[in-house]
Amino acid sequence: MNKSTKSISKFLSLVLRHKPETINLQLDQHGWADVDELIQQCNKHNKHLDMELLLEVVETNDKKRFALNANQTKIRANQGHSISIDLGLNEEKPKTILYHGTVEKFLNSIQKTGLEKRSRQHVHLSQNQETAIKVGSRRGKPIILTVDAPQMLVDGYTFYLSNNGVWLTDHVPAKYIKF
Ligand code: HQG
Repeated sequence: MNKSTKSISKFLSLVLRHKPETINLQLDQHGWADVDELIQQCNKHNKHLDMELLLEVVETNDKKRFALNANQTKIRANQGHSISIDLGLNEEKPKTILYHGTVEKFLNSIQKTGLEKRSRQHVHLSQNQETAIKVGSRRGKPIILTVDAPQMLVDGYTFYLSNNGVWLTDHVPAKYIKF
C-alpha cells in the first residue's frame, strides 16, 4: 500500500466505522454504504476518490478491512465499528486459545473488569500472536494476553468471526485471561 492509498484507507475506516456524518454519508443497519454516494461525498469533502482507487484500497488493504458486495455497489468495514450496526455474523466456535494485544497501563483495570469493548461494538481477539503484537504496538510496548476461548464456549459465551478473520465477543471476564 502506498502513502495515498493508506491515507484514503484510514479515512474510509473513519467514515465506515465511526463517523459517517463527517461526509454526510448514510450507512444502512448492516453498515453498508452506497459506493457512488461514498465517492461523491468524499470528493465533495476534498478527499479524492474514484472507483479505481477504491478497488485498489479494498484489494491491497493489509487487514482486508473493507468488503464490497457482489456487484460492487455497496461497501462496508468488516469489523471495528463504534457506531451501532448489525454485521449479521454467524456464531463461530474458536477451537484454540485466542490472543489480545494491549499495553501495561491497562493491565490493572483489565484484571479487575476483564476485557471490555470500550468504544467499539466488540472485544477484538486474534488467532495468532503476531496480530496481537501489532494491535498492542499501536499504543506502546505490546503485552499479549491469552484468552481461554474454548472454556468460555463451554460456559455459554458467544463468539463471531469477522470476514477478515478477527474474533469478536462481547466481554472476556478476567478469569478466562492469562496475564
Ligand atoms: C483496552 C484495530 C482498561 C484494550 C486493531 C485496548 C484491532 C481495557 C483498548 C482493532 C479494558 C481498546 C481493535 C479494561 C480492554 N480496562 N483497558 N477493562 N478492556 N481495554 O482500539 O483491541 O487497524 O477499541 O486492551 O488492529 O486495541 O483499526 O481495541 O487496548 O483489530 O483495523 O482498551 O482495531 O484494527 O482499544 O483494537 P480498541 P483494540 P484497525
